[in-house]
Amino acid sequence: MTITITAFDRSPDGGKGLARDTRVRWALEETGQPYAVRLVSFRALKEPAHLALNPFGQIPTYEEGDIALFETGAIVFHIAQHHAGLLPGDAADRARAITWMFAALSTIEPPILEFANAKLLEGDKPWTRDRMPLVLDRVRVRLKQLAARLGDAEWLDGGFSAGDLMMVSVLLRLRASGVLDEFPNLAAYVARGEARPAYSRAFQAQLAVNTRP
Ligand code: GTB
Repeated sequence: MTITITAFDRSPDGGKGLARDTRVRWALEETGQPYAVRLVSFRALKEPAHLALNPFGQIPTYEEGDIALFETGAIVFHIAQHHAGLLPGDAADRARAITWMFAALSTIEPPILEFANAKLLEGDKPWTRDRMPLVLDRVRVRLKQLAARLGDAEWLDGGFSAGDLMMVSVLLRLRASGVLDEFPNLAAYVARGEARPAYSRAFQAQLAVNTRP
């Protein structure tokens, strides 16, 4: 059955891979699943056809036969459950890998998004100068804890898993800020994720879309 995902017709990041279709593409590449992409304009995101797929009018979505999903956590989890390569076979190992997926989305991503939104949406507001250091410190608190857990390990819990895919995807949003470099083991961890051939294929695919004439 053909898998079809949606992505921005033109991502505001111009192809830096920060829009969330990249993490879904990456999961599909890691598991060797071919997929098609339907590109959606910002206007079309809020029209009934897309809202039927995602009530929040966002990308990415995932369609496969009679399944239609939204939310990257649910999509990556679905891919990982149905195809080998992203979750260990042992039940306890698998549960811990899934825990890291949730940790990435529920504990690490929120302060990073708060930081990104403070810059992007409120950067010109008078309160931003005072607020930004506080927002950034909340990011640092989580990065420090994550860095302590990762230590010298290659991945968060044994072999590379959907938990790492999600964590690296979430951390990548910090790259431009430089804050990741305050935690060398996390910067190296993200670099290891980016060095995976499957990530590279996913990145190149979104880049081709966002740099086409
Ligand atoms: N929780 C949802 C999920 O994980 O699937 C969040 C989905 C989401 O935020 N989608 C964004 C979207 O469709 C695109 S990825 N936004 C349009 C809208 O809400 O109207 C977020 C994103 C967008 C742009 C950049 N960038 O340019 O750097 C980075 C990340």
